[in-house]
Amino acid sequence: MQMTMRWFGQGYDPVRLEHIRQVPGVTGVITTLYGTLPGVVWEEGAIRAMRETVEAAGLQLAGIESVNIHDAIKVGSADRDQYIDNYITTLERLGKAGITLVCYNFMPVFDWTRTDLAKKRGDGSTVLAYDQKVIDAIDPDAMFSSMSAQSKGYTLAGWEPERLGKLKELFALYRGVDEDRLFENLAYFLERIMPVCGQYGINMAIHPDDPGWSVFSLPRIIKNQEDLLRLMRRVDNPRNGVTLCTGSLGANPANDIPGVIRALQGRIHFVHARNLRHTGPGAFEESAHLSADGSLDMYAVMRALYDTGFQGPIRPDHGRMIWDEEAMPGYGLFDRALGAAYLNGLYEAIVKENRR
Ligand code: DNO
Repeated sequence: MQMTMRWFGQGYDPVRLEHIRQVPGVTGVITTLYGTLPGVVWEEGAIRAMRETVEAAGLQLAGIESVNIHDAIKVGSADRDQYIDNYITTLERLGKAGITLVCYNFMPVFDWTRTDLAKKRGDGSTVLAYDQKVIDAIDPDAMFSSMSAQSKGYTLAGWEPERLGKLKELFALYRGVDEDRLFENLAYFLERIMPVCGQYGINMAIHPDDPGWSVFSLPRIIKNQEDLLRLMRRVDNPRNGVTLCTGSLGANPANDIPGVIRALQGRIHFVHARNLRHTGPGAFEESAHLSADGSLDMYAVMRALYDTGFQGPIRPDHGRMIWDEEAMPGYGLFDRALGAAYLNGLYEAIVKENRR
């Protein structure tokens, strides 16, 4: 597997590529054209420049997170084919630039959701946290404003301010879109893009819903092993794969992550590795990557990846904010670097034990 880190791009991410390069074992970054809105075709020049910037720092561009999906595709409106054509053109251009991994999600209206972006822990670090009770007590506008207010001036992935003004419109768009409809729209999209993925060897890696249950009564279709396998079977092409996100799936204690990894053998194209601590029903706070600091067994996760022959990019996901770092919530360099070192250590031990 290849250890990577997420980087949001020049002008967006206060973390520098030169510093990412100094994290032992990290050879690539996962990035995106951060300012691009869903539905827009990516410019060839911008793709080239993004790649050159990463390579000039001595790193490989290991994949894109995300090429976001326009709501017309998710709700299946009359103009969806035009947006799918745009997506295909973007994929073609990425393929021509030698980029073969694309992470995306199919969550309606909201991408990942948290109720606290800087919850203080006993050791003085801060973490992202979620409590369903808080969500149940507010409306979506308040949720959006609260995320923006806590973002320290950064634009959070999936929470572009352009969307705030359109929330009511967006909710109206999804009226009548139930889980089956959403699933069929996802399958339709994937079937249309599979030929271009085949042509350029692009692996599509769907990110699970985060958290993996319905938020504001919106449909959610990628919550657990059953959902993931249903999608793999429905569009049974090896290019149709998964971003195994331990934290998103792990928010629900019923999800057995090593079991999910084994069930999805061969279809996991990308891994987000992080830990979290369950703090009550529908509530969790993120933690350090160390197994003992959270509720997930990160050794068992790495072991399942090893056993199933996972070869793709993995990245330490959200870290705590530590050592007075100022960075995008969840994406400071320091704790993610500790996470990468820890995951690399677990992996080295597993590889060597198994060579004996
Ligand atoms: C948040 C991320 C998500 C993820 C997208 C993938 O930190 O995990 O924004 O990148 O859902 O499309």
